[in-house]
Amino acid sequence: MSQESNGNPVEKTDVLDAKFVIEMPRWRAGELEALPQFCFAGRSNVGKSSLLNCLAGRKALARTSSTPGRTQALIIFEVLLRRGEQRRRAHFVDLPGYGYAKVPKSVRANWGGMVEGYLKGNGSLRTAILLFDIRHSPTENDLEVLDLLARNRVSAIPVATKADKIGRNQRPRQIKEIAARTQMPPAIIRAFSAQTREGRQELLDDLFELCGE
Ligand SMILES: Nc1nc2c(ncn2[C@@H]2O[C@H](COP(=O)(O)OP(=O)(O)OP(=O)(O)O)[C@@H](O)[C@H]2O)c(=O)[nH]1
Ligand SMILES: [Mg+2]
Repeated sequence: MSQESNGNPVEKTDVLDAKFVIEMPRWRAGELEALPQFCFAGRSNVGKSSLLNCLAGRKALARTSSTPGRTQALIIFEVLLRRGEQRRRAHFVDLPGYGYAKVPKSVRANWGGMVEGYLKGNGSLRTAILLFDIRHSPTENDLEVLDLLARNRVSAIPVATKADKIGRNQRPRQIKEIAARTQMPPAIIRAFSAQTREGRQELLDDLFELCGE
């Protein structure tokens, strides 16, 4: 394999195949093949399904919604990643959005239990991709989800999405705001756009690495 001077492979990750596997109203580990897993979390309408579609290179793999908060299930996809000669299969898990006021209280109350049931002791889960809208300050709900992840020892890759919606010169301030609210270093928060595909390659490369051998 050709190498760059820093020893990193020159090859970039791409997606050879992506397909829907199953929709689970409750997490049932036994029904899935044990593949490395990545979940996508964020409030309703933040762009989880769009990011997942963008990564997979498919327009409508995950349903993007005009009715936020409708999906209250774990939607599981399988993707086949390739870097050079290497291939990795992984599960992408589209989590239900949270924090949408029009969702009935009973359904909202169910969110934490459902997601905690999914996170708890899930040895396949490599990391969560946590989405923030680059235009807005993180909400109380976002902070609670960060806490939920930490309690279950799940690492998070923070992504500031919809980056196409603000000017480049506004970015540092918005990223700083997200960093301050979440107490994360600004440098780890990546800008992303499902519209321009900015940030896609880097994220795919990182997920490939996180799949392991
Ligand atoms: N301009 C722009 N619009 C985006 C981007 N990502 C998502 N959107 C739009 O934001 C809306 C919500 O996107 P979804 O991907 O359905 O959001 P979600 O987080 O999956 O929503 P729920 O599943 O309801 O929680 C849609 O109208 C998308 O087209 C982006 O990067 N740029
Ligand atoms: Mg969605």
